[in-house]
Amino acid sequence: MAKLEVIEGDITVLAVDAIVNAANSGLLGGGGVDGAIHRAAGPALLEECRRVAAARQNVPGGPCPAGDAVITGPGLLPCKQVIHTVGPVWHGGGRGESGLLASCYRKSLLLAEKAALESIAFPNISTGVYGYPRDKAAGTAVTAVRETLEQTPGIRRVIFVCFDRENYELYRRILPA
Ligand code: AR6
Repeated sequence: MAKLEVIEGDITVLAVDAIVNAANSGLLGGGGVDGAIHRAAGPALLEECRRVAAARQNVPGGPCPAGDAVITGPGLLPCKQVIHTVGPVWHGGGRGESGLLASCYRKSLLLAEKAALESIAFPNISTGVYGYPRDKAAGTAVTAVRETLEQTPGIRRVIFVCFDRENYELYRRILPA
């Protein structure tokens, strides 16, 4: 079984096999962690995202609908690949948000497994601009990861990267050191 870790910090500096981006369905960058990843990765990442988005123009709700994920190279980042997933916008919880958020974590891990990646770092998807309550998101994220790891034997290390103290403390409560 893979090791689940929690750290507080900036996901862009991690030299893991994959970092996950909390993108939007257009896949062409934005604010928050998406902006930080594109700034650090440089134009090669945006160029690749453009190609991926163009190839997915016909995907309903796309290029990458909420709950889905795609994989690219890292540009100038120290990781080996970037997995871009799109979290749900929080509308109060009655619009399938938890299933979509769980799907982000599940599909990201499945993509990593398929690409033979062993370590993967996640930001706290949807808990910024998209307004998902942090405590609910943390519980859904950890449950979805634990469930999916049963189908991804190649993944040895999952890191939850918390950018703010509140998320860090929430994850620490769920996953004590
Ligand atoms: N490293 C790790 N986590 C970070 C970093 C960083 N460098 N910067 C921010 N976070 P958000 P969302 C945390 O808003 O809610 C974008 O514009 C942040 O503290 O980045 O899924 C996209 O293009 C928060 O806990 O993503 C979409 O349009 C978490 O990352 C939209 O925002 C997610 O916050 C997606 O919204």
